Amino acid sequence: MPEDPFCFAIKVVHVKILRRIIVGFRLNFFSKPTKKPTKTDKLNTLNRVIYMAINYGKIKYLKTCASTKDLPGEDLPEIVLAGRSNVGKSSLVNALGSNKKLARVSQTPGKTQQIIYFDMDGQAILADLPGYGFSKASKDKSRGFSELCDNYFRVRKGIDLVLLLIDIRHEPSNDDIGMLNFLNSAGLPYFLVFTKCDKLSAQQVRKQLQMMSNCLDFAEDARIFAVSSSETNPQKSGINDLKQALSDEVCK
Ligand SMILES: Nc1nc2c(ncn2[C@@H]2O[C@H](COP(=O)(O)OP(=O)(O)O)[C@@H](O)[C@H]2O)c(=O)[nH]1
Ligand SMILES: [Mg+2]
Repeated sequence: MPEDPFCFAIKVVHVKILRRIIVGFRLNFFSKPTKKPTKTDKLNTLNRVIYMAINYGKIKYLKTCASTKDLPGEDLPEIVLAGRSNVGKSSLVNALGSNKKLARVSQTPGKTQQIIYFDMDGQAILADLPGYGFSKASKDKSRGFSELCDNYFRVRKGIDLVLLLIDIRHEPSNDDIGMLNFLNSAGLPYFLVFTKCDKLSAQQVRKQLQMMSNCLDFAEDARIFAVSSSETNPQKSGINDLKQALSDEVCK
């Protein structure tokens, strides 16, 4: 006798339910029990999400380029450090990464003749350009450096942000002003970063910032930071604000 279609349907449903129970049991049985997140786990997740998209502890050296022929790819956002020789570019890299061995800090202006790249936690690359405007090197070398700098901005199309570093203690040089004018005319986004603030009192820093704003014609959306990268200044003033702003810029 042919099976009642109604009974047949019930049987199929039963088999399906049974299979689901068995599979579910096997999955539950073999998978590791999920650990309840601790308070620290939750806080770490929150810190990662809210405060820092870039893990600055993971900045690492990438490569050194002596010419614009062997530059790294442009897949990641790029942040460029520009400024006079000795202004504190390499020290800033070290302060960002809280690692004094990341970039070579030099007492002698004009030592760095190449572009030095750092990987920022796989999220961006940081290019430390040779400093402009120093007098101690031979004229040939000096010309070479500025050529490399000029070429860089000409060939590199994917620059996301320039950090223009200026020593807070001195009036901006003609080179600083030239660089700023170039950034304004090229329409490149930039932050002004005033360095070596630990060498002045808070009041002097304020006075110098006022002076800078009078003599520098910076873009309205350019953000301004007053920082210290000095190892003898554990607070590293301004560095955390800069870190946050860079993260925001890279991940926006
Ligand atoms: N006190 C103080 N010295 C700094 C600071 N940044 C850099 N320097 C010093 O300035 C000199 C040049 O620094 P460096 O980072 O090599 O400059 P770069 O040529 O622009 O890369 C070194 O002697 C650093 O120790 C800072 O924030 N505070
Ligand atoms: Mg340097």
